[in-house]
Amino acid sequence: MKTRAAVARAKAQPLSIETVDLQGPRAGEVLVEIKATGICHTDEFTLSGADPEGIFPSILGHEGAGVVVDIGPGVTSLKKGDHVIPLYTPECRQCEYCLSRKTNLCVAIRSTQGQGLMPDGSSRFSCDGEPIYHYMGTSTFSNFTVLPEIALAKIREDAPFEKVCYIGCGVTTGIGAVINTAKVEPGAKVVVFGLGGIGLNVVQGARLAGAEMIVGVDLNPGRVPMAEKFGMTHYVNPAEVEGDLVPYLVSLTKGGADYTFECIGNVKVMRQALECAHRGWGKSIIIGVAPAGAEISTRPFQLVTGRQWLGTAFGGARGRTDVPRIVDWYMDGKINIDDLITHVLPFEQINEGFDLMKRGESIRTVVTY
Ligand code: NAD
Ligand code: AHE
Ligand code: ZN
Repeated sequence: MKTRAAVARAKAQPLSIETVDLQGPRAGEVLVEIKATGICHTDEFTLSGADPEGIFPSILGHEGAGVVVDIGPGVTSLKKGDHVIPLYTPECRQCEYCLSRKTNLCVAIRSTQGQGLMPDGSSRFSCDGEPIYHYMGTSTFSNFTVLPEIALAKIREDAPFEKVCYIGCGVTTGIGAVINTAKVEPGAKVVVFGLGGIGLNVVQGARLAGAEMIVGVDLNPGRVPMAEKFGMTHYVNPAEVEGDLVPYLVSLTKGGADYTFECIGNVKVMRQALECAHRGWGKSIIIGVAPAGAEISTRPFQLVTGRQWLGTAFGGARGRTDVPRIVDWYMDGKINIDDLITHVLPFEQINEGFDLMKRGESIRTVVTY
């Protein structure tokens, strides 16, 4: 079949709106009509050329929601008409990682996914006979896309696509990092570095968990009203702090934060986040994705004296199990997604969504087909 798609032809170039060829689902695969997709900073990271796994030409996008249009042989858990959210972290429930119960990092298809291919080693997308690569196993910047069955969470049919698509990455990553990875407890002191589409969900998760002090750190003061609405109790603009940021935050939190979260992808900030965590027990969680070649560093003494450096992918969530529950939280009014979706654009204007993000004017832009 043919489908409209925004193709990443080359790094640091605008996406190219094209009609491409899409083969139907093979064994264990599902054809999905994407109804809406968010634009996450990770899409921009890969488009910029900073992602060691970035491949061109490819179809980016990993924050979508849509409807099952067709299923391949052997698919049992989904049927035509089901509403779904694509999962860049699948949940096969059979691999060593899933069975360990120690991680959400299912490895069933990770190797081919990182090569922009379906699990059988081929691509379903092409143009003039030349393959176009998949991205994160999802490629939600295509109106129709093919995914493995294990990479789809079935969700309730009354949930609006243009809102719950955000649960496909940003919402789950931010709230999940607080609940699943850090396990923030009531009364905790939390510092969140980066108040964008991920960091504001960390703020929202910290409030849900009962944190007493939620410090937001961002160079963009325009983030403050939204962050306060979501639970931020103190704002720090690093550009306005005289001297080192770390002692300033240690003083503000009266000894260091119980939990800190880096939601930017800047290795210097990752160090600051670790070092303002409380001596003896502070946990610092890396969410941001850093460019190829970037490395973190600190004095080992920071860890010897009890700080813990952790990382999280997709907020530690097991997608097929946890995503439908998070959709319920949204539908029950327990979490706020609407206010974070600051812009909705028609698919043809997807590049404007990237520009809004780069100018710091949007929290999340959602593109509808
Ligand atoms: P975003 O662009 O919406 O937000 C980034 C925020 O950081 C902005 O508000 C910006 O003003 C702020 N910022 C930038 N540099 C700063 C600095 N030096 N000090 C303080 N603030 C600074 O991005 P996003 O969509 O929220 O994504 C954030 C990061 O999380 C990205 O690196 C993204 O790739 C990553 N991410 C990781 C996961 C995961 O599973 N680990 C999931 C989603 C996104
Ligand atoms: N390809 C990059 C790493 C990118 C990365 O860390 N991705 C996160 C999700 S970001 C979503 O916005 C992730 O899930 N990581 C775990 C995994 O298995 O990819 C690189 O550096 O190679
Ligand atoms: Zn993302």
